Amino acid sequence: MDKLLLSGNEAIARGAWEAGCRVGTGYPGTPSTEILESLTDYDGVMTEWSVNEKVALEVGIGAALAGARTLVTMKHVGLNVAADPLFTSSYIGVKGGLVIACADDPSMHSSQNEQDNRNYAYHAKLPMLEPADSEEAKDFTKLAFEISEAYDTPVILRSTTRISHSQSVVTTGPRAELPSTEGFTRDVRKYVMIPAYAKLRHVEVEKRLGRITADANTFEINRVEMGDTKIGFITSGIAYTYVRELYPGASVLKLGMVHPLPEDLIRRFVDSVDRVFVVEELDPFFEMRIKAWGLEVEGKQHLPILGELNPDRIREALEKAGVASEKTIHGGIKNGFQLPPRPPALCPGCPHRTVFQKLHDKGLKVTGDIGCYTLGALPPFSAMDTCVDMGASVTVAQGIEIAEGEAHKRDTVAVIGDSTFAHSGISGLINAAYNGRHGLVIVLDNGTTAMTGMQPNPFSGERIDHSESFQLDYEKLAAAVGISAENYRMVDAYKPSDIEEAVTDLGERSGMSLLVVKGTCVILKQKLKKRSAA
Ligand SMILES: Cc1ncc(C[n+]2csc(CCOP(=O)(O)OP(=O)(O)O)c2C)c(N)n1
Repeated sequence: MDKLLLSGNEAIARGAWEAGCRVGTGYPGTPSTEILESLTDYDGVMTEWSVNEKVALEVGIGAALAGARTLVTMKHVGLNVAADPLFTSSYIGVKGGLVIACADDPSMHSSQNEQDNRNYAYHAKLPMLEPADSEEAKDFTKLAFEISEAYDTPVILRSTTRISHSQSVVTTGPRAELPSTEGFTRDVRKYVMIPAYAKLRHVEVEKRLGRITADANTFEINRVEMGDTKIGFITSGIAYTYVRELYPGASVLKLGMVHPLPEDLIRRFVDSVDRVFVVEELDPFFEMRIKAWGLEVEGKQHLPILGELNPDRIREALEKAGVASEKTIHGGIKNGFQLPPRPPALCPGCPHRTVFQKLHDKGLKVTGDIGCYTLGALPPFSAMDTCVDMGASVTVAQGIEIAEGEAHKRDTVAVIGDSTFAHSGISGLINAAYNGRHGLVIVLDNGTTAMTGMQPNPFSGERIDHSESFQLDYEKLAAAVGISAENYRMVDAYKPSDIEEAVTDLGERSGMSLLVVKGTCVILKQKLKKRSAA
């Protein structure tokens, strides 16, 4: 056994490897990306970037049904994309353990919203574990595989930005030696979710949830730390660490399994202390349920519902509620050194800059998408008018065209990155061509998924382990989805006049047009140089 300093993401990968995980799939997204990248460094695990999260989970389901312990990774909004297979995988269950490691981003450090994915566990009737540091991230990942197989269910492992990106000490162990899988075997009533079988499986799902709910009362990861009985806290994840720092003498019920909740344990804890606070980041997920059982607890009437918690925010809120903290912690956001604000901007030398300058100069309306290029919305370019979710540039433009009808001036273009195009832009383009729309879609191809740290994608010609792969061909793709040869163009990102000419020409054409603007990301260039020198 060794001690290593690992980030939460690295620890999840380590836990998966120690658990004998054989397959890892995922789609990049901060703060989850490094989980699959770290897993790739271990022997004995097949990893791959999928084109999107739905695909990643479906490949994961297949691998688990063939008996392999499988880890699927994504960020919180990725689970929206994967929600369809998620809900039905709950009915189908597993053969090899299936763990979905999903990282929320409270405070939206790098996201378009701050949804609380504990709600997915409830909604899909799945168990969810939430670690509070890297050691737990590793241990809970191993436990998640065991629970998955013991209860025949996928398990969600929830992380948050602070857990995923903070480092702490992890005690490592050996890899579990598992017998080789027998492969996929037929079980039509369990794996084919036609209504007749799904109805039967739903009964099993409810029974399973009941069993896990009962057993959760004795799971060691749901732990009572009894102290002063005047005040008690019910908490989980990073919030537990803050509570422990601020109130070392208080009684704490730390929930390692955040769904389903151990009702008996919680009832006993609430009965054993005078005043109970539920301290949880984002939604009142525990609080609502505990109050629905008729128990008296306090929570969001004092504590913020928006953004990350930190010791200062908790202390201030609870001081107002009449609870003095036992410790003054220096170095929190309020007391600590304030860095000067540094608004984000496209990199100097970024190949996307010229396009946005041209779109700005032409006064076009731009439906945008998610990636580095979303920064084209900000000055000096101010050349983006919508940004909803991955792929929505192509589809929102179609909605505008339809609603404006005759009055539509053909002055709207869609702008999307290469990874985002592969993720969900292509299906929108098929929809546009199929329905006879007339817009211009501009793909900003910088050769990588830059926003999340340079992961390859189907347009890069490379896989997660840098092995060579086939490269998706834009021209053939355009032809296949119904774009005529005259309506397709590829230009160099560093040739402004070619971009100008192409935008003008393609923008006026009848039918859908596709313009690919190619220019390698400047940071990728440096990385490639370093890699070839190594
Ligand atoms: C559903 C979903 N999954 C993942 C992400 C994280 N994410 C943000 S942008 C992006 C892709 C960016 O790559 P690309 O489109 O090639 O643009 P670039 O950043 O390279 O300019 C990803 C994966 C997200 N926002 N939403």
